[in-house]
Amino acid sequence: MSRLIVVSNRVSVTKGRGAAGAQGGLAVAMNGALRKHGGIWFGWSGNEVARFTGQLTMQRADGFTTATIDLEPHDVDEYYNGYANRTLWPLFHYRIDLAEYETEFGRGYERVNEQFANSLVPLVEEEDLVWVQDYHFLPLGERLRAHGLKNRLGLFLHIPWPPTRLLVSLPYHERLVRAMLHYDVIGFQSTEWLESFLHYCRKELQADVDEDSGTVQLDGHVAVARAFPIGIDYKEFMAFRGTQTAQRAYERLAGSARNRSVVIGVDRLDYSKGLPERIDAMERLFTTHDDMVNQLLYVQIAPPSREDVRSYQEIRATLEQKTGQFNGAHSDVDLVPIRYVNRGFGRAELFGFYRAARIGLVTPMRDGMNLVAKEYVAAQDPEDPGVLILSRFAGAAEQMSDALLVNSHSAEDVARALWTALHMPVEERRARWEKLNAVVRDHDVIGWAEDFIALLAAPPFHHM
Ligand code: ADQ
Repeated sequence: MSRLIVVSNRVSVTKGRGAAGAQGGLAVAMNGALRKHGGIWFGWSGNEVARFTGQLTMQRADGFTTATIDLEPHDVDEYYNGYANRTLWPLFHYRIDLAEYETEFGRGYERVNEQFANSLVPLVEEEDLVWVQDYHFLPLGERLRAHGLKNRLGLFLHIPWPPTRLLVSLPYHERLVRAMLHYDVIGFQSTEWLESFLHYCRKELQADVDEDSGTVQLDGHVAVARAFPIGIDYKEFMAFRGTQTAQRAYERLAGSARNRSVVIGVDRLDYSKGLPERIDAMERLFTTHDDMVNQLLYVQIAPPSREDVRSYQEIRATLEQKTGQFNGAHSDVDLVPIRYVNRGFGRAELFGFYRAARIGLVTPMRDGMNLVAKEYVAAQDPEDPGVLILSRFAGAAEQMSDALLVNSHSAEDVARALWTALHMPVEERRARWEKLNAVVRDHDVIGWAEDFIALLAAPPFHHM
């Protein structure tokens, strides 16, 4: 079996499966795959140094090795805060109004990709499979080839792929996508993002595209693009059921809600997640059905994220103001309709909170997949499950059509779904939940990683 080399912006070693750590599914999946295949997890240490040296810090983890490098502050600014999070993230989430196109960001991004390639190449052995994660490293495959690497190279994109009409607003978009085609395998979360990518390659690069197999041929390279919807670590997550921590979290939330039904949202504080729009939907519901004020408690858990970026400071201010206004208008001396909690929780606690909620409100404006939707489903009581309200604009909607799918731009649509969910008979809740749960259980993150690795390890593709 070939060794695996994983590349991602940050490296995160877990203490083993089922450990009640705060790490997400991706860290668990990478740890699992690396432990099975052996190899190296390579990334940025998170540290900044005055002068870049490319010096590697190698550490032995359980069954594999981690290798990290330090970056200079201005590189972090231009590559990470700049190009990754102020250019690509907004653009790829359809927010060209927020995307900043600065030459310096693009230069920093290319420079750091080159630094990564330079430090990584000496670690790679002939038969290794190289698997690169996410939008921080779209051109890394091309850089590795430039250093003479002949290995199989794969890229998985965790975020959406934008429509061609939006992507062409990015300066040097052609150069970026051409560089991506040096990977052998390119994975997307959903067929929608995959189709947008193939459309771009055909229209803008005049590449030879075979829609059925996902092969893209250009200048003598053949890349294959496929959808690999990511999942949660179902077994790991289910191990929280019945634990004291989960039980206590459940009781805390259910008890304090008294007789109100809990609506739960759990998201990084990000403008792509549709958080202010959720308050608009609640406002609409309370205006049209004033009896709802006494029946619902909306708990939004939203830890701050990317605080160095202005649009994130702005979304936080907007949300705080809207929550304050809403609660001011609808509270009573013994009742507050929205609890907005600005921090993260452990995964066992989240399990308990999800289980205590009658409604899971997952309404991003755009999302590559969205794992909260899957966690919410997994945590439900099979006898008396809650209802998932899911934005049709999340990648997860392709697999989770038994949720109440909504247009997250329409306060009216989301308000209607909240009302429907609250009045849904238990038979229908069970029937929907069973189908959703089967999807979440049968398509977990372990299978996701193995499917990707299997295609990466397969012999090269030839055009027919
Ligand atoms: P994210 O945008 O971070 O991920 P998501 O898929 O929802 O979005 O994953 C978030 C993870 O963080 C979940 O496991 C969730 O439980 C956890 N989390 C969120 N808020 C938390 C809180 N307050 N406390 C504790 N944990 C919290 C990106 C893409 C997604 C894609 C994933 C994986 O944007 O679309 O699904 O990568 O590919």
